[in-house]
Amino acid sequence: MASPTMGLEAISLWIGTVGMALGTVYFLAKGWSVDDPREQEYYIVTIFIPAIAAVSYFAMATGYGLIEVDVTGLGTLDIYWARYADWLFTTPLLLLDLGLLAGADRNTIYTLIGLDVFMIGTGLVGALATEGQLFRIVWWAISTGALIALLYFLLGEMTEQASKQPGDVGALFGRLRNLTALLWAIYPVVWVLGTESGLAIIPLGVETAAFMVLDLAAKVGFGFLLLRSRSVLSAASGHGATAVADD
Ligand SMILES: *C/C=C(C)/C=C/C=C(C)/C=C/C1=C(C)CCCC1(C)C
Repeated sequence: MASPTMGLEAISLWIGTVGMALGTVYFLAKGWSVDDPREQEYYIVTIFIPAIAAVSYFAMATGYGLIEVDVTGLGTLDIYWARYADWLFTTPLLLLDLGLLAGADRNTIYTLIGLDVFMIGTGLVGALATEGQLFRIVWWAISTGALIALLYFLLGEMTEQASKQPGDVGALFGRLRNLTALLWAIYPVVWVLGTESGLAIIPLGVETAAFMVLDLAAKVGFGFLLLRSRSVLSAASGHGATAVADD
């Protein structure tokens, strides 16, 4: 059975495990005394994000989350499938947080989450594809297309809906949206320059470290910025509420 190579690869996975676990405990402790139901909603969504990532990192660090894939023309690649299992659940939760903050309607939230699941799913197919490098890069391109569409709706429709929220809520949404758009755009770059595409311009150890830093910033960093703004969270009207009130 495959296991992470000692060195940067293993160290990154253990830092990821501990960092996500600490993030989970911190958000849990902070949320324990919150009794405003609106604010609780953000805690419920946000606590599961590092919690899911912590078990995924643990699975990768211990070798369970890693498989070897034989690719025509490229030989055997080490693939961390557990990343995709993590991202499949955590990225929709991150978008749900943004949607709640924006007071976005359900259709906008569903559109973004649909594109997101499509993006992670096709990324996973690309990571597991055995038919050769070209096919893997085609799946990457399909997934990246979904990311571009997602960012279009995040920066367009959802941002427009957020602009109707009270001032502080809109400002917090803007900060978290910018952080998300910036960090998420780096993932496909690391993937295509890394080992999954077969280009391996970035070796697996550096790639693992890069994903770990991105994951910690996009999950724990994101949650930290979101949850420290108590007054903002209780003022945010939540999904659909604005639309319902306007009807
Ligand atoms: C906490 C984890 C986060 C925020 C993960 C985000 C992941 C992405 C935005 C991944 C995107 C990818 C593509 C756009 C192309 C194919 C490969 C992926 C899955 C790395």
